[in-house]
Amino acid sequence: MNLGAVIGQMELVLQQLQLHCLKIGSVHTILKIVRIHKFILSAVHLRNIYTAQTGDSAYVWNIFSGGTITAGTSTNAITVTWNVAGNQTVSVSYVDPNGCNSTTTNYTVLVNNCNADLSVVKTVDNPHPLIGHSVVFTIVATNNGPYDATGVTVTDLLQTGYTYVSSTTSAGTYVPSTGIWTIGNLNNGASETLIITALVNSSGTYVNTATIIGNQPDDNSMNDVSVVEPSPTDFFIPEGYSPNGDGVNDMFVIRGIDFYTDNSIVIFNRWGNKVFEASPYQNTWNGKSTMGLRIGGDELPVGTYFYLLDLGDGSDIIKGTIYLNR
Ligand SMILES: [Ca+2]
Ligand SMILES: [Ca+2]
Repeated sequence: MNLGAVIGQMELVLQQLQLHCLKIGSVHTILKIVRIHKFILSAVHLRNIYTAQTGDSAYVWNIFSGGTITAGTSTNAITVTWNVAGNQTVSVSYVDPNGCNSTTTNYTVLVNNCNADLSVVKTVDNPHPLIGHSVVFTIVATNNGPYDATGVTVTDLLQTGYTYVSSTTSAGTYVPSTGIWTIGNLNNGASETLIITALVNSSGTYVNTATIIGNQPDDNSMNDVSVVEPSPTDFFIPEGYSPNGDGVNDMFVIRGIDFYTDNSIVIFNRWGNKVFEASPYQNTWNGKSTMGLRIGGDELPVGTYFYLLDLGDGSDIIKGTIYLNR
């Protein structure tokens, strides 16, 4: 927590307010003290509270530039949210219990830019996950400084293309239903990590966005959002293909095979002779035997062939038939 440091960077201003009270034809001067006190932080920007003495009425405050009054209008205590650093002006006037109007008095306050450049980077373990399989998102939140950050949250709500399974965080908590990862304090130079595991649905929105925000001003918004959009694929073995060079179904294409980088396939003809094998198989069988002696392979006749496909992931070997047509 570095609120104390932030407070220390603010200029505490104590000034006297002169009231010029016009009463029964004469001019009275009343001294009052307005104290600018307390510095607290809220979302996005610095927020300060300025308080005038109690017991008066009809308080009229004004912020000329660089900020807005976000609470307390017409009361003796206003909250100002600053979005511009440097010397800024707070003014106030009011009516005292005697009915005397004060003149509007300006106060100069120094708004320091205690900025923290927060950034978020999101990655996915597989840009082409299989439908029905799990996918893992890793979200890293970093404070690039130069000041410590407070109230840091990352929003990362899974879209309809995913079903939440589990998550872990190095700090803070992640609520799947809201997608909000509450980190809290994130010191200058520190990073925290959120890991989300989800199932890939057969349809829906697959784009996944993480957005980071904190209490301090962030002068670099370019790194506040990180997006990944996996392109899910399903796994499908066709029952036939036609390697006749017409550009349609000329290859034995197993959709999703790329996911299994350790796969291997062996294909036999009806007499049990091996005609093709590949490890890994990369959808390259074009109807020729790679077992023959001829360069370029022999064109295999039309008919039914048998394959043994080992995905190489520990699952059972897949046995099936493929009809080769021309
Ligand atoms: Ca940033
Ligand atoms: Ca064809």
